[in-house]
Amino acid sequence: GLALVAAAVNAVAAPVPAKADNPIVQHVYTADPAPLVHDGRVYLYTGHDEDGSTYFTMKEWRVWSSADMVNWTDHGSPMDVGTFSWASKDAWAGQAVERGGKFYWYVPVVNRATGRMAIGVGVADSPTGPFRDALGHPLVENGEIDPTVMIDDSGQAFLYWGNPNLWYVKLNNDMISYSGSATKIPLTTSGFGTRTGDANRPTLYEEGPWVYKRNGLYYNVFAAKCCSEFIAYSTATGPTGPWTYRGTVMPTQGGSFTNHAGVVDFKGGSYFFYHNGALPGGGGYTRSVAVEKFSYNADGSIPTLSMTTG
Ligand code: FUB
Repeated sequence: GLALVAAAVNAVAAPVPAKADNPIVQHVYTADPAPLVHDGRVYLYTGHDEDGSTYFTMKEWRVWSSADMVNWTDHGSPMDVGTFSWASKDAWAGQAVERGGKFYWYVPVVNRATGRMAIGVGVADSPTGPFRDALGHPLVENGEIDPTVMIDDSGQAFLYWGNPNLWYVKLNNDMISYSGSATKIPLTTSGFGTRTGDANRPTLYEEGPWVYKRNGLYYNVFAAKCCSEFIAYSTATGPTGPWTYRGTVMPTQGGSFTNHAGVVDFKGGSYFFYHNGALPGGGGYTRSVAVEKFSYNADGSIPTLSMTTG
């Protein structure tokens, strides 16, 4: 198992054992990659599947960074469930963004008082933390998970999240409050593809949205059709739609029944982050994050990608 590389597990700013290949992190199990490009580096925010996890046992988040997508630095765990005094468990899939020199990390955790999933927000002065609870209470709570954040060219920031629905709110400039109320994005089959066999879920959308804007087009790359998830995507001409389903990015493969996408451009390349069960002892609750370099097609569509190892 993972005892084979014991070094650097909790170290801060330590090199990850040199590895140019996938999985990116090979000494602990990681999941739900969320990359952030800042100041010439890519910071990778992940969850941490505990050894022996049998159901998403996740107590903390982790940060890694790289200047070249080959050599990765371990920044330890600058945020965990305990950062949020109101949270009880489940450090699940989040995303961090920079605004005004501060770093905001949106994450789902269980609210101890309600027993439901809520979205908390950590804030830090550096991409590697330490992060503190920005609010002392959830930013928003409706029992749903997997926040993704996007700051539009206009400066308006949007937070999207949800399983089984897809929600958004308009964040205020402070990034820790919002205007209006949480709004559902209509899950239409034209927008999110057609799922058969589940009357409650007519579209492929499952969870894990990753929303960004590139060359004037808005993308939502998401986990499709539990429970052998694949990654699919939709595009729109505006930040709240209407969305058009564009097909598969990464087919089901890799030994984890979930997958979770994060997409960035970095130093002239485009990179697709995901997770699988490729490490020794790996599986649906002992996952590992990985990355594929790719090129958008001329029309802005994303090619179909395969997982690589080794
Ligand atoms: O890692 C826990 C959950 O599994 C995430 O929130 C989902 O996106 C799925 O990856």
